[in-house]
Amino acid sequence: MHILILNGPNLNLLGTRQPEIYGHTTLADIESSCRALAEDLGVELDFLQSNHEGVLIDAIHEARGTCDGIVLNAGAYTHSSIALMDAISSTEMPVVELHLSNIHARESFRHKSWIAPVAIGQICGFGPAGYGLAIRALHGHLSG
Ligand code: CA2
Repeated sequence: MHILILNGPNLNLLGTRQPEIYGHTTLADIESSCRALAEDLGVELDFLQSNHEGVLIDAIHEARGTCDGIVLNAGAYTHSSIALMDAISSTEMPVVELHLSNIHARESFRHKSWIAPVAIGQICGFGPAGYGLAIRALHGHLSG
């Protein structure tokens, strides 16, 4: 089983700014714990971050044929990108939508997700631990 963890804009800043919202854990810390869990589960992992919508779309296209599913934290593109939604639909691959924060408890513009209608499910509000939850959810979905 091969899973892509895809991270969108500004998530490279994790652990370096706004710790009151996003905590002190860096994206590199998250990648290490995802890799440890993937090894335990016998899952192959690709881990990617980009600040560019087109790069994220290309990564989703390329995952078709190489990966079995995607964990996607699309960052703020979640709330704006019909292009990302279309890319996910086109791959016909299971996608778990992930957010560190509880987007439903934040500003109203974060309540709308263009990813949710094309995702198998959404995990939000559990901070960095959400990555592990999302990997387990996708692994369970793909194993079932
Ligand atoms: O909670 C999440 O994971 C989000 O996807 C994070 C996005 C936000 O726009 C979404 O509404 C929810 C923002 C990521 C920005 O991350 C930063 C980290 C440190 C400092 C500044 C931004």
